[in-house]
Amino acid sequence: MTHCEVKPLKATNHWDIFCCVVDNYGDIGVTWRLAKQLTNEYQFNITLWVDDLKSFCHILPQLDPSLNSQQHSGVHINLWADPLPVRYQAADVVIEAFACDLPGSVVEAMHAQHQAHKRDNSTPAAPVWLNLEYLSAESWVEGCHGLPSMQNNGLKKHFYFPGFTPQTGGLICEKDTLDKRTVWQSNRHNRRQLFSKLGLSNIDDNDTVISVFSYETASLLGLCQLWMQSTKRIHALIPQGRSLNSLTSLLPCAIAELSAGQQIVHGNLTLHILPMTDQQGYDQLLWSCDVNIVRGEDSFLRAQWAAKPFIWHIYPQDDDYHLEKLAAFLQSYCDNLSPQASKICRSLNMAFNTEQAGATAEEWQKLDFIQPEMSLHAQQWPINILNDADLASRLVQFVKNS
Ligand code: TRH
Repeated sequence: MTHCEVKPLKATNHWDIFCCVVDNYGDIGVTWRLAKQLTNEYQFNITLWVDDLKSFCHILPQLDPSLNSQQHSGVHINLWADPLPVRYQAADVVIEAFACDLPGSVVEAMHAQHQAHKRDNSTPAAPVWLNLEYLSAESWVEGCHGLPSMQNNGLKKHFYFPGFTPQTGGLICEKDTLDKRTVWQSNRHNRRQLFSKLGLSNIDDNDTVISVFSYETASLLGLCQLWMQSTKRIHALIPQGRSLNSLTSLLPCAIAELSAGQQIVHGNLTLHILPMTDQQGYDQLLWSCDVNIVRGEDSFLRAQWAAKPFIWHIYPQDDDYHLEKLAAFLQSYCDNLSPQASKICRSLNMAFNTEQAGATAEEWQKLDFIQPEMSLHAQQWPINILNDADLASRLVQFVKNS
């Protein structure tokens, strides 16, 4: 049985973040990033509860999946198992990420605190309880962000929606991200050094370098077949994972037999197999490439902070709902572009996401015509969408107001 405690005194800024890993790395990627930021920038006492430490290891290699409790980058990381292996004490703020159901013992502890506070006003109130939702650029998000939901036990939960406009919960971006990126990109030596650290040889400064972190799609194979015939040398940097499932016809062996650092040459295209790195290493990769193919939620956002042109492979949903989300984002992203650039950018992303390999290759070839405009846009876009406040600062303000 897990012990539940009613906290006697109000501790300052003890936050719990609960993450259930559904699949892939996005759930843990987002919550881990937020936990680090709240610890580093606000000096909060953050505990991240995660139900799958093995998945977490892919983006935090130092993590020991056999431990119930450990600390990295100042964040307490606890295994979320049933029952909780670590004694639970109600925090000041409890975040359930992406509608994961909180453990019963946690809800009980929050409820006990709520009851105690009702009996005696001098005991702390129940934690602020938030459900951190998935990111979407759809317009309905503004109306739903911050809405309360009364629970049967008298507790109140708020929906916190990240988003691209001032009326939403904002976007996760550490305060120094854009400055660090600018410094990195101002010196070509950083890119060369990173490539050599990753064991990437034979990349000249004039070659085109593209990072590829996608789900399975025929569009990727279509692009590779085009890149092989390119007049310029092209390097596709592919972290080990799902993208490779679409490229088996180009591989010399089974995916399981590939090793990080391996290079596969087809015409003017070199495929480089990369190890997965931690989040900082992945940022540096995005900052160093000419174009990035990204997916899901967190890498999608990091590609925007990287200020480089990108293709977004959105997480597929039932009934093609994801295509509506993609269209909503493209509507916003392409708003200030010339009609020609807007059309190419939209068509390229739509073709990639609907597995139209031929159309994807066709639209890719048009990128040359709009390259200067897309590069300038990629620089300005992050400044526009931050709207002066990133997600963590809006979240802290939201909690204060609650
Ligand atoms: O892994 P994803 O496909 O995650 C998805 C989405 O979040 C989706 O919305 C969600 O419903 C689903 O998971 C369950 O893509 P995403 O969001 O880009 O997350 C990848 C994380 O992995 C991100 O934090 C970046 C990180 N990463 C590294 O740290 N190192 C690496 O080498 C790579 C390739 C990624």
